Amino acid sequence: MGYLNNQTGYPQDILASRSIIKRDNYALIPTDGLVRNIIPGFENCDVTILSTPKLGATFVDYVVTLHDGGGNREGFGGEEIETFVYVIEGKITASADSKDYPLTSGGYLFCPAGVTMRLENTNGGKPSQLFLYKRRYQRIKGYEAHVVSDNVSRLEKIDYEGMTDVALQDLLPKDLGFDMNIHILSFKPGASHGYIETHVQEHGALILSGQGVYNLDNEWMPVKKGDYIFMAAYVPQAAYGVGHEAFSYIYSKDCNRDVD
Ligand code: UGY
Ligand code: MN
Repeated sequence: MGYLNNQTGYPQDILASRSIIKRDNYALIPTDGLVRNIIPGFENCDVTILSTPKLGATFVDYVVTLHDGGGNREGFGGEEIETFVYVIEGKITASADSKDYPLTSGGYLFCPAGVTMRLENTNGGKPSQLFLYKRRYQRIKGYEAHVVSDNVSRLEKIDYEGMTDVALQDLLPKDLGFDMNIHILSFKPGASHGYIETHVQEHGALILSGQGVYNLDNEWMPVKKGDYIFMAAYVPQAAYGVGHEAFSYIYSKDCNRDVD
């Protein structure tokens, strides 16, 4: 799967775009409008920045293609910054301080604040694609987060809010040391949320498979694999899957904290 246009040659489509940007509300960003960003520390990588505080998010999301020899060896994250990486496709070594975690498609690593994440492509010369996240950690007294790494193929699938055709996977532990979680929701064709949610938490969501129709702030819009969606606090949201394969997306959600 390629995330970016090749950005050479004649325009593919300059008459219409499915991109919708409503700051502090929601954004839909399909792959065909994505551009490369240069970010210190990332070598031989195509980095696209998605949600940021400029859009209304308290976190930053990226999609990154690591080319042959590509990676971030200087370190991503920092003292008060927690980070998360998920391998969409390919093979990488992700490190939490000095400990290495070989990851393939579906593999992920969470580094709590104070633990540095490093990334290196190990896909035999072929590119690897990653979904990357960072956020300022909201510390509370008496609790700590810790390094987590696994592969979603090993995680339990739970019926989402009692529905047998919508599956939820929680990628991180639910304990109070964690101020956010990453989830995957998978809808069988025709399945939907049970209601239109309205909640204080924010989401950054990357569609991993299939197609669906998403309600964002009471507008229904078609979405598909590769699309990225930002949902700000309180934006009404719901979806249903269409077509023949599961409609699934990985998304972040802040949790376990009171509001200041
Ligand atoms: O966990 C959630 O809030 C999730 N159900 N939201 C969403 O899928 N838009
Ligand atoms: Mn939600």
